[in-house]
Amino acid sequence: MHQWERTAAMSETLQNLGLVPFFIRQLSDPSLLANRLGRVTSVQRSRSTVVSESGERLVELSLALQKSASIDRPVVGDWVVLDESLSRIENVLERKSLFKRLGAGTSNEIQPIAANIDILFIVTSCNEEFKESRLERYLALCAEAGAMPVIVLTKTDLAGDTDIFVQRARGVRAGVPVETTNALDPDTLDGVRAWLDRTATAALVGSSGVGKSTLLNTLAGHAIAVTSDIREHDKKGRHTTTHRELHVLPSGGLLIDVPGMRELRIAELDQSIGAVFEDIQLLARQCRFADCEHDTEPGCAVLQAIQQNELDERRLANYRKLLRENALATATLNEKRSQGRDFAKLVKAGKRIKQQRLES
Ligand SMILES: Nc1nc2c(ncn2[C@@H]2O[C@H](COP(=O)(O)OP(=O)(O)OP(=O)(O)O)[C@@H](O)[C@H]2O)c(=O)[nH]1
Ligand SMILES: [Mg+2]
Ligand SMILES: [Zn+2]
Repeated sequence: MHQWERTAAMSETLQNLGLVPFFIRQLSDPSLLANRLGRVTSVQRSRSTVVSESGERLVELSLALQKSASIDRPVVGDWVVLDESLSRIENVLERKSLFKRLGAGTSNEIQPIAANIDILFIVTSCNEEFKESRLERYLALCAEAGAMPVIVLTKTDLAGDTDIFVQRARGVRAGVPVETTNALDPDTLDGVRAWLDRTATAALVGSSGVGKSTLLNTLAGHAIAVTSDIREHDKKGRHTTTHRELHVLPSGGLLIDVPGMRELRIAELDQSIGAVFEDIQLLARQCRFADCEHDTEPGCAVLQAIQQNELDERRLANYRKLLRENALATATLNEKRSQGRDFAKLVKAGKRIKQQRLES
C-alpha cells in the first residue's frame, strides 16, 4: 500500500463515506484527499451536495461538466474532485458501478440513477404490489449496473402467508438472496443489515409505497426521511420521496433512498437480460432452430418445458417482451447517436470552410 493510501485509510470521515482504494488510486496527487475529494450525497438541478473531509458544501459544475452528456455528470454516490476554491466539481472519478435506466418520456437518453453502489436492495411488499415481471426487469438493470442484487420483501406483518412470496421471489432468478422484514420493526432487520458494513453502499429501489424510506429510518434508528401511508383502495404509494439522497447510517454503511419509480425503461441490456433468464437460454440450446423465437416453431424445447410445467408461461412472455423492448430502444438510441455524429461532422466541415475562406 502507498504511504498516502495509508494516510487516507486513517481518514475516518472519508472511510465512513465509503472511500476504498479503487478511488484513491485514481487521484493524481495525495494532497487532494485533504479536502478536494468528496462524495455526492444529492443533486439538485445544476448544483450538488458534496461531503468531504472538511464538511458539506453545495457546489456547481465546471463548465466542461455542464456541457457533458447526463451520463457523465455527477450523480448521487459519485466520488468527485472539487476545484481549488471548493465551489465547483472539476472531475468525476471512474465509477465502480452505475445503476441507470432509459430516461422517462421522450428524452431517449440513458439516465444515471445512483453510482458506486455495492448492493441493490430491490424492495417489494408482500401484497398486490408484488410482481415477478417487475423483479425480472430490476434484476436485468442490476446485472448491467454491476451491483449485487438482494430482494427485500417488506410488510411481512400484514401478509397471511409470507412463504408464498418468498418462494415466488426465489423463482425469479436462482441464487439471488431474498430477505424478509417488517420495515417498522428493528428486530426483523438482521437479514438486511448483514449486507451492510462500514464502507458498503446500498441503494433502495422499488415502487412507491413499498417501504424504502421506512427501512432507511428503522436502520438508522431515527426518522431521517418522510414516509406516508399508501392508498387503501389500490395499495399504491403516494410518491413521498422526491429526490435521491445518500445517508450515512449511524451503525456504519451507506444507504441511498431512491423515489419510487413509475417507469423502468430499458436499453442496451442484451447480456444482462440473458443473465436473468439463464434457464430459458439453456433450454433454447436444445431448440431445433438456432434462431428459434419460442413462439410457434416446431421442436421448441422452451415451449415443451412450458407444456411440461417446468417453465412458467408468464416468465417466457416477459423474457420475450424485455428482449423486444430492449432491441427497439437500443436501435432508437443508436440512430439518435449517429444523427448526432453526422450533425457534429457537418458543423466541423462548416467551420473548416469558413476558416479556409478567411485564410484565402
Ligand atoms: N405494516 C407495515 N407497514 C409498512 C412496512 N413498510 C412500510 N410500511 C408503511 O408503508 C407506507 C409507505 O412507506 P414508505 O417508506 O413511505 O414507502 P416508500 O417506498 O419510501 O415510498 P416512496 O417514497 O413513495 O417511493 C408507510 O405508511 C409505512 O409505514 C412494513 O413492513 N409493515
Ligand atoms: Mg420513500
Ligand atoms: Zn425455442
